[in-house]
This record gives sequence, structure tokens and C-alpha cells, in this order.
Amino acid sequence: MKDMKEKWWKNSVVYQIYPRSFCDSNGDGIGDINGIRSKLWYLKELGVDIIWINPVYPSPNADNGYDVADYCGISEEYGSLEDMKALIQECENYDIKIMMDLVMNHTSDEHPWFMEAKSTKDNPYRDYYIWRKGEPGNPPNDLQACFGGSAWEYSDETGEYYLHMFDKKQPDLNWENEAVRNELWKMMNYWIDLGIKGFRMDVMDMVGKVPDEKIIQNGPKLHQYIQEMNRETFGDRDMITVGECGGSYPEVGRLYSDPERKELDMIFTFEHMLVDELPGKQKWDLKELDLRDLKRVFGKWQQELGEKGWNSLFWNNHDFPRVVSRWGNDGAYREKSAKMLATALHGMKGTPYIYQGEEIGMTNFPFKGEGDFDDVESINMYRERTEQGYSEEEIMKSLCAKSRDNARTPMQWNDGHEAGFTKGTAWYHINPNYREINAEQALEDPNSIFHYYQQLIRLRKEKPVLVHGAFEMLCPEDETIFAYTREWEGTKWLIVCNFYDKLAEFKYPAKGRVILSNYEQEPELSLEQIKLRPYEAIICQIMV
Ligand code: TEU
Ligand code: CA
Repeated sequence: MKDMKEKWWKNSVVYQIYPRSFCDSNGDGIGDINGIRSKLWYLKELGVDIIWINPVYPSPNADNGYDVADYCGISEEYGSLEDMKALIQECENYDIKIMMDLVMNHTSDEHPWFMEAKSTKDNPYRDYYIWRKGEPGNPPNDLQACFGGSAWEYSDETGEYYLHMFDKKQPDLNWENEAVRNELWKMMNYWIDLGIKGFRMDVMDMVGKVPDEKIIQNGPKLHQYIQEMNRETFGDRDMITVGECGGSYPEVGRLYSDPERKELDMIFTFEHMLVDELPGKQKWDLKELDLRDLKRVFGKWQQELGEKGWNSLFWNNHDFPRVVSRWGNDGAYREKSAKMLATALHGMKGTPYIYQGEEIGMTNFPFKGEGDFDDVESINMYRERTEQGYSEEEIMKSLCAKSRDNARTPMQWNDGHEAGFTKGTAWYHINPNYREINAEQALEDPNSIFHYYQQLIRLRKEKPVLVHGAFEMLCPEDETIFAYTREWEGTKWLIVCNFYDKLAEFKYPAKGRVILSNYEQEPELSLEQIKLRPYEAIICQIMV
């Protein structure tokens, strides 16, 4: 077995591109592959090693590309397969690897497999999906779809129900069927042969589901399937693989990512993303962040995956609100708090993911009303909660805080027409703060959030303690400070972050040499007793 320390993805940083909103090259208002090609210099400047691109396959867009109609093609709105090949080639020249998004739990209902499957009960593709008997209006059981309503949809053609854990236009594939799995392995090998170096796998923890017993995540055959996938596709390739496993806890995280088990390199858990919702309720049921909860979750994962397995580190993606608005301060302390959050995350052990715009401190969108939303989840929620009698004000409060559309507004490149995203009219709202918050401005300002991220990425390349160092949480019960140490071969780093806009006291019995901070610092600090300023963050090396 190869020494774990040699894995290149351990000191890499991934940048996530939501192609629809990244950069439009042809003026139709929709971001595209050639737009990505035109910005590779920017990603190189930032210093990232890998780009994860959200789905660009042909899709009716019931769920913005997560309803795939053809796994091997490129949607016309994003360009062509030729453009994709050119992107792969240019990325290689820049030494940037591409991670494709694989949506294998479900397809679009417009995928040819489903069109066949729904036509007759004895169609060879019937068993590619999950069908159950039932009378109209009386589904097989009360499983709920993630976007609201029953997870079962009645299909008139054959008088049976099919399962869809998301929208009804996203029927679930039947992984019990070996033919389905073989089709998926074939598709993965096709992308590997084209030069793709990584896979992000959508809702991977759902593929072993047993719907009749209402087991959806972490089903009994899940790990068996993933091991089969590893064997049949990327196992002997030098790639990076990450499974989106929202319902995972650290013990399961280790099963996926322990290299000896030959499954995946790492997973995305949502555990830290759920700390500001009421337990047992929905993401819309808001709860103020208690920093101790966040630290408990991170601490647990850092601990459990410390020796075996590997963590992915993220604050943002296309499904979550902007972190600077969520747990930082998007007003007076936007710059300070964005840098503080970056420090807290990038200081930990794991592979960090940056979501487009995070590196310039993009914020949530000031939604005014129902008509402002695009996402199927938000639109359904608005309707459902209105029917349930929630007030407009309550609904808007939840959506402003948590709608996925917060993350999906176009990238702010400059202070010109449509924030430099398109020469035409953008497909979706541009955040009105683009005149102050944009990439051009960030590149010009040596003190910008962008340049701070650049330094964090560089540190990961240069300092093994940041990659391999053992993690130890400090002051877990402190309500305002997030502090921990990393230790590797005699080098010890302290990372200390003030999560609030008030002064906060912190004590550590040593002196530290400052490595990076979002405030001006003396080169050496006595840590015996320090007062951290609003959102202050410091990385320092403990002096012995
Ligand atoms: O997300 C999976 C997932 O669990 C989300 O539905 C999550 O619960 C929700 O976004 C939180 O509000 C993945 C994709 O990242 C997402 O964009 C897709 O909509 C979903 O799968 C279905 O493919
Ligand atoms: Ca376009």
C-alpha cells in the first residue's frame, strides 16, 4: 500500500464551480464551459489544485442539473463535448484537476432508461427503477421526498408507483439491479478515459436504500456497492473521490474513507451544517448558532478520522447559504469575519473546499418575496408553509437565512454590467452589492479576502503540520472562541478564532510566532493572556 502521506489530495484545495453562475462566454446569460476556460488564470492565481464542477449534463433542469438525462453528454446550454475536452486539456496545462459531479442515486424522468421503464411492466429497463403496487391516492408507504410531499409518484401508464427521494422528475435508480450498477461503472470509466481526475458523488449514502423498511441512508448494502465501484472504476487510478453523505456520522465517515477498505477518499458530512436548526425539525426551523455545538461536531470528526480516514472541510456549497452571512458578519466586519471563518476551517485537518465567491466574501441575497426564488426546494417550501398557515414574514425569514438560492446568484467579477458575469442578461439576480464585492477589486487589494485565501492555500503546500498535524480542541466550552492546536514532528501550531464582534479573552501558556492573522500583529505574541478583537483570527507557531 502506498504511504498515506504521499496522497496529493491531502495538501490540495478544491474549488467548486456552479457552472450556471460562474461565467457566461456567449452572452445568453447562462454560465458555461467556455466561461470556465476563460477564468482558469484566476483559479491558478488563487492557487487551487482541483475544480469540482456541478452537473453539466443534458437535463430538463427540474433541479438545476441534478436531474440527468444523459450521463455522457454535455448540455447545450453549457457548450459541447468538444468544449469539455478543451477544458480538460487546458486544465492539464495549468496543472488543475477536474472533478465531475456524478448523480447516480437518480436520473431525470426524461432519461431514456426511465422513458423505457415507465412504458410497460415487462420492459427490459423496468427494473432500473423502483416500482411498487398501489392505488392512486394511496402510495405504498409514507416516505417523504426531500423536496416535500410523498416520495412515491403514481405512473398512469402502468398503474404503479415509482420512488423519487427528490423531485418527481428525479426517479431513483434501483442499485439492487446489477445491470444498473454496470451501466454506472461504464459511465465512470468513460469520464476517466477522457481525463477526469476526480468524482464528487451526489447523495452517495442513499444508494443502499430499502424503501419498504423506510431505510434511506446508510442501508445494509451501501459499503458493498461502493467497494464494487472502487474495484470496477477508479480503484487503481490516481484520483480524488468524495461522496456526499449528508446523513453520516464519524464512525461511518471512517468506513468510507479508511484507505484499507478501498471505498472513497473522503466524504461530505452535513453534521456541522445542521447546528443552526431545531433538532428533529427542518432546515427552515431556525435556531441561533451555539458555537459549542459547532466545535463539538468538528472536534468529533477531527478526532475520529485523525488516524484512519480523511475529512473534507467546507463552509459552503450550492446547497447552503453563504457562510459570511450565516456565521460571520456581512456588515461592518465582512472582511474580518470572512478571513476568520477561512482560518478556522483551513486550519483543520482535511481537504478544504472553496465554493465560488467564498474567496471574495460573497454574501446572501436580499430576497424580497416569493417571486425572487428559482430553486425547486424554496418554491415548494413557500407553497407548503403557506398552506400550513405560516405567515409570509416567517417564511421569508427562513428562506432568507437558508434558501439554496443564496449561493446560486452569479459570480461577481467586476463592478460593470451584470457584475461582469455576462454581456447579456444574467439568468438570475445579481447581488446588488457587486459594486463593492467583486473579484477585480479583490485582486487589486493586497489585503483582500482573496489574498488571505491565497495565503492559506500556500501554507498548506509549504507546511506539513497543516496537512498531517494531529488535532486537539482547546476550550470546548468557551462560547465565543474556536481554538485548537495541530502538532507534527515537534512543530506545534495554535489556531485561535473569535467568532463574534465583541472582545474575547484567551489564554495559552506559551509564546507564539505569528504565521498568519487577519489583523496587524507583532511578530511574537505572549499568549498567556490575550484579548481577541472582533472576529480576530491568528495562526501561530508555539515557541519552545
Ligand atoms: O444534495 C443532497 C441533499 O441532501 C440536499 O437535498 C440537501 O438535503 C438540501 O439541499 C438541503 O437543503 C444533492 C445536491 O447537492 C443537490 O443540489 C441536489 O438537489 C440533490 O442532491 C438531489 O440531486
Ligand atoms: Ca452561456
